[in-house]
Amino acid sequence: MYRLIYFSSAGRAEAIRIALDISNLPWENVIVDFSEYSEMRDSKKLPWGLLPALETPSGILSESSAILRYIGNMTFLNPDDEWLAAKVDECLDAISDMSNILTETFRINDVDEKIAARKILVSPGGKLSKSYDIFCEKLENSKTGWIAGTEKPSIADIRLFSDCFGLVSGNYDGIDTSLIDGRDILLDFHSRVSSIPEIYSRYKDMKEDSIRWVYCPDAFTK
Ligand SMILES: N[C@@H](CCC(=O)N[C@@H](CS)C(=O)NCC(=O)O)C(=O)O
Repeated sequence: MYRLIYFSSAGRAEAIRIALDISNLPWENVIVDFSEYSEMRDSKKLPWGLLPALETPSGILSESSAILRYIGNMTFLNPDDEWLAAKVDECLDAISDMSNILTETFRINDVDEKIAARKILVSPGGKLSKSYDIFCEKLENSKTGWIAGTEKPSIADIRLFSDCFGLVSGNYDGIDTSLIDGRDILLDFHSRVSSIPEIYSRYKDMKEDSIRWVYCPDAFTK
């Protein structure tokens, strides 16, 4: 039995939840609050003191990208070909860098200041807007339609789906769906990922979920 431990949010765990669903491994979605997390951290249970963490038959694994690679290696979500697997890694790390741009704004306590900082990031030429431009460019240039040019969707596609659309859910003050407006290739990517059977089943009835509505199959169809 595998146990994924994280907060109730999508954050850095949602891509792992999706990958676990696709893997068919037996797994449990363990949701903790901040005091339960602090207890785990203080008892030195977490390898790097942070969540997500995955309990596995071999021990406990931290770092969202490492967990994704681990699951990916047990499924079709990480290709066997070494070059393609390296390109998947490259995309995974670049997507993680994009998410870290948002993380930098968490330390701003004043809400108006935080919103102002985020508006700069998402406006044309801002760091987040530029990241989305690059994702679109990569998808346009991919011969297969998947971000790392793999034959099948990879953990990088799953992470792109979770992070790229998670960011525009309305859950982050100052950021809304205008970040994806006019980026049709991303919307096409959304349709293809959200129709993967395991992903479709996971989100089809989550329309009312204030965070996860962005993952529903028809989230952006007019
Ligand atoms: N590089 C790590 C970052 C993990 C991380 O920042 N986790 C946050 C939640 S998203 C956390 O555990 N925060 C608790 C705290 O800082 O007190 C990863 O990708 O897993």
